[in-house]
Amino acid sequence: MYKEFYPLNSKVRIVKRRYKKDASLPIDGFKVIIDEEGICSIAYQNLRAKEYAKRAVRSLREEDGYPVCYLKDYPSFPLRGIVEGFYGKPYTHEQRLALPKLLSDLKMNAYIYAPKDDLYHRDRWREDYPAREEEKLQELFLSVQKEGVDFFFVISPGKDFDFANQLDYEILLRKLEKIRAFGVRHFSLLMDDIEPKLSDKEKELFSSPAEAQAHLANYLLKELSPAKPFLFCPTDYMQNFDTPYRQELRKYLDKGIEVFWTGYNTVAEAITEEDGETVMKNFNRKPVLWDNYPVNDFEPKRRIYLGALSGRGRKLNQSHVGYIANLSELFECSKIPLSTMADYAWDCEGYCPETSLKKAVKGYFKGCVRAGEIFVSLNEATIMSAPKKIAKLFEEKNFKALDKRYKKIAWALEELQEKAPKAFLAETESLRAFLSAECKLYEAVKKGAGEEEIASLREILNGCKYAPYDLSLLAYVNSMYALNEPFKVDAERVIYRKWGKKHD
Ligand code: LTM
Repeated sequence: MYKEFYPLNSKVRIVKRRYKKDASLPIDGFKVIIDEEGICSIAYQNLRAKEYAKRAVRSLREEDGYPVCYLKDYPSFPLRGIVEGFYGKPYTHEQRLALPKLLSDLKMNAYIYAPKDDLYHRDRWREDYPAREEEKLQELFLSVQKEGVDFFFVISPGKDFDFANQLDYEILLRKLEKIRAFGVRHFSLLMDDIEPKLSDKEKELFSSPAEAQAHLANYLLKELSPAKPFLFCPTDYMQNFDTPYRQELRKYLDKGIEVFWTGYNTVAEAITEEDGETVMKNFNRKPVLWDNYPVNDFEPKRRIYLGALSGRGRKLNQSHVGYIANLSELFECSKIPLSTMADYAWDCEGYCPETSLKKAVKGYFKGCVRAGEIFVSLNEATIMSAPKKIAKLFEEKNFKALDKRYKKIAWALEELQEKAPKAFLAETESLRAFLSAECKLYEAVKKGAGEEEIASLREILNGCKYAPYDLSLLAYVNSMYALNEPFKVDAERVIYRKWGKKHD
């Protein structure tokens, strides 16, 4: 639980607390000593760490007092947080304002503001935010700052930035300076998801898009003087091998700039230590992992990922300086996997997906934990096709096990309807409708219902925006009935890609 914790077998009441700043501790790290006299000495690296230390002490309290102990804790990754970086409906102001406290509770220290569909972040990057939007940004920044979290303002000018036109540099700088004026000190420049081409004029100045982009990033580093880390997302962000782009980038990009990458693919089932080492060499610096989980803006779009983070090397902190979760547009649903990602970011070596998920579900589904567990288990982390477990039950016609499964699902749905947080119910309405129709479909199939009844349930299922990860029932029905139209969602589901395949 803690990097070091040595309790003695005696309890005391705390009579005095002493605080001391200790810059020699790791970033966001702290040390607590509770002695036999009840003096609690807390050393902390920064104010954030002081808060973490206080919380740690509170959590040690038991009925008969505090343990006499030595405790030291610090994060695996110095930079830990979220990026609001998905395609889709950006979060509402209210949702955003709820994030800082959540991040602080999870011991995360960065809110990276980069909604792809915020027009002024990307498509209309040259334009200032309208007054009301700017006010909201300012309010958000202040609330993030209040929680001891760093707010990163991000700009994505890559679609049409003219690297040969000095005016574009000045427009960009002026826009960022306006944001700086209300206190923001952390910035980031993204060049993801663009067609990196140079015009003839740009070619006169730069040998490659990577050189031009590096020039812009270096310019901002110099002129804007952002706080560290200044983050840059390259266009080649998802390879686990060297590319001509990366060769150029490492030649030209200032060493004071940190670089994002996302794994061997945009959405990576596994990110290995070896990948981390390779990419560190490619960029000639330790990168920041932009983890595309639990984001769900990519095909197949029908999934909501609720499971624990998995498939991340235990020692990625040795090759990375930061770990950032790209949330999904489903704000409430993101909270569950995010909690596991925060655990990983704090302690990647000690991270246990099962324990972490259990804790997350218990914390979120107060009063309906078992139902929450069942629901989450139907919406695991994998982006690939579901394991064959349920399909096998159908193959073997194991209706005893299948009865149990669908009864359990139906029970969980009812329980959630009654007790789960309203915002969660709103976000999962379509997914729950799908599961509920599946339960009915199962009963219908079992009693040998006619094609008409099956077809009407198929209409309901086809109309649902979201679906769980296992669709074996649909495949089974397709094989049993001569329906003139198969289930849409089943036909859409393809294996996303072969595990471990190098992206090329
Ligand atoms: O991953 C990066 C760096 N950029 C985009 C994200 O904005 C998007 O949310 C994810 C997932 O689709 N893919 C991207 O390429």
